[in-house]
Amino acid sequence: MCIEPLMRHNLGIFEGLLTAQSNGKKHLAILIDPGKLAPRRLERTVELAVECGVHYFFIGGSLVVNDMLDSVLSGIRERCSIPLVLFPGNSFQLSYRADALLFLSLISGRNPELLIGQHVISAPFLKMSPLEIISTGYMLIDGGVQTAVQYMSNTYPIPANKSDIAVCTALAGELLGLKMIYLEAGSGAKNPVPTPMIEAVRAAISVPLLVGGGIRTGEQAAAACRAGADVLVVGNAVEENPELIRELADALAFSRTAKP
Ligand code: 1GP
Repeated sequence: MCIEPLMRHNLGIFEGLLTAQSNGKKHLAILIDPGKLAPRRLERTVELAVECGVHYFFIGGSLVVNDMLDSVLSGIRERCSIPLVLFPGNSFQLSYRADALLFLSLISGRNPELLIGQHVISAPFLKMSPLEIISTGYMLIDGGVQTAVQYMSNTYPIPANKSDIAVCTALAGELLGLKMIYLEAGSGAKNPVPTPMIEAVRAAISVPLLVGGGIRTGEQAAAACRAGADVLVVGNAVEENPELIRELADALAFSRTAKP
């Protein structure tokens, strides 16, 4: 079974997500790190993503060590019309070849560069760009190992058992006008974001909730969706085994929440 794909030509990406959220539908984003994916595996990943109705490709990484961003974007675009959303680890990871950009503010941390500094630098470029810009409160949650994002951002993650801190942080992000909140255990995390924390944050905010980091099975994906995630982001596990997309798509299709 596959999930219903996004009608990208009818709606903006964020509008489409709001509609899905209000209908209790879950969306799946596959994260592609342009520095890591072998071309043949990328081909298979795109093939399966189309077949299973994946909603977005997120493109980015904490540290992209080559100049593959544009060619990865073009390579995916040639093969499908799934929206390409930049998920930049820094302001070098920008390209007009994508459809949208998550304008991430690392609100769980206290590093001013990642709260506002990089944003000031990239704002003029973004203002002129055709990209749909989606402001997103990015929250790093302890996933049981030190992840690249933790090291690179020079911030402490929110402890996994401190749902109250996560709730207050997400609330502050929503009140500041950020359009979405992203709970991130970090790429390759040992433990995904705990479901009680997802539930608590979901209950406190009304904007779309993205959850990612350390999700390796359909069961984990379904649990995060049942807890209230609107968008699931999976990177490493699909990079290692693209066939997992089928399992993830099935898990999402069956974990639709009731209409509020
Ligand atoms: C990282 O949340 C994403 O930013 C995905 O993490 O690679 O562990 O799936 P994984």
